[in-house]
Amino acid sequence: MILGGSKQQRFDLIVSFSDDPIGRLQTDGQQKESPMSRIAYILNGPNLNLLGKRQPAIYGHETLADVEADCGRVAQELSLEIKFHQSNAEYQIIDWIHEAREHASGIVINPAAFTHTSVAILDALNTCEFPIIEVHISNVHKREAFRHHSYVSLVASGIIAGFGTQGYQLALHRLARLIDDAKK
Ligand code: DHK
Repeated sequence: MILGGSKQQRFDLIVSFSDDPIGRLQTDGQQKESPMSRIAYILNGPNLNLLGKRQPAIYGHETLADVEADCGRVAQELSLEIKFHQSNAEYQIIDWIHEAREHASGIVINPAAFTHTSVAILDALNTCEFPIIEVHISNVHKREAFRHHSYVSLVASGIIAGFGTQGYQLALHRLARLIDDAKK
């Protein structure tokens, strides 16, 4: 997670109204929740904890911590708050999606191998009423046939694949645009 609880609370206390042009904060300094929130969940599936060590010819040398830091920088530019998570467990990803549907305005998800297998993650995403961007670091369409099918694509607003870890940053830019458009 980029913003830990106590750090964020301290930050909120010193933000004045004029520092909050997009109306993220309530008068008591507390974070607003959906639908006005600018919270984006970035969810990562199995084996992505090994990013940087795992098949670097396919997935690159950046670690997941590097990706989180890059996303943090881009999120700041886009006035998004991100919740960045990774798990090897399907149920955990589903629980984060359930959390996001209550508190967030969008999801960027790299479900990794669950992309190709998980009806349960698709069902969870189908309960969300905000934009979802699917990310794959590698170009899955250039790889084995079993990677060509994605359950998540059935619900995704858009799919980014083959741009390496930069795909996450591209996804955040698109997500911010979709969140803005939804407010018009
Ligand atoms: C990551 C994985 O772990 C694979 O199972 C997917 C995806 C592709 C990626 O490119 O980010 O097939």
